[in-house]
Amino acid sequence: MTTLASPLASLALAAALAAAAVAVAAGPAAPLASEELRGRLELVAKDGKSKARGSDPSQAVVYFEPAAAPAHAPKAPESAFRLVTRNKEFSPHILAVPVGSRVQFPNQDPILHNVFSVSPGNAFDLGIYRSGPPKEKRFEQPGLVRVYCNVHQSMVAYVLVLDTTHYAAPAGDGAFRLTGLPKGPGKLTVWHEQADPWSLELSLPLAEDAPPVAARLVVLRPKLPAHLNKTGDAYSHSDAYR
Ligand SMILES: [Cu+2]
Repeated sequence: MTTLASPLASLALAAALAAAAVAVAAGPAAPLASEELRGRLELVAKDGKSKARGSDPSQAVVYFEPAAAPAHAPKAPESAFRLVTRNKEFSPHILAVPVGSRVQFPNQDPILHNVFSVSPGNAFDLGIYRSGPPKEKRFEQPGLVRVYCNVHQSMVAYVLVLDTTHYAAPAGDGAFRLTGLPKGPGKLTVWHEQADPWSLELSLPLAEDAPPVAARLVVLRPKLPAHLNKTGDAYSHSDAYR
């Protein structure tokens, strides 16, 4: 009796094993995120040829947005980023964060500041404050946040809120490298405060013999953009809270 049933049983077992093997192969294991992208950013003057003087490639942000949503959406880090006010400047001047991140704004000056932004989706106003426990803001919308001080017109910072965790700053010579990227199509973008964003659709991995990505951005704007205060008025000529 058992000898009759055994060929069927072993067939069933083989089928079950095959199904299990397929299930493992297509299971929830994270896709390999080991791709790399190298390139170089060049900042050129308005003539499109000569090097832009006084514009710093290391102040750019390079980021990659995969076309397909990841199986597990990347989370913003639990700990807050910091954007300090010191010597009447913001430090760092450029801060890239994943969407949902908290940013603290500690005042390390002996004077008062009033950090604010009117950028759509991420507007905020921290009010006038001294040193002490830092005020903070959570950035919920992807996009560029222009951060100013309502007291000091010359204070400017940018928070670039990204829908990706794949970002980096170029080196001083413009060379950049993103690692740990997922395979497949996506969009590479280079952002710099003085230029229009540059982007390129590509699919990873690139061909073995592909040259490094060359991003050429034309510097169109001055470093200190004209801007109004938080109520939409011009700044007064004297700093009231020196
Ligand atoms: Cu200020």
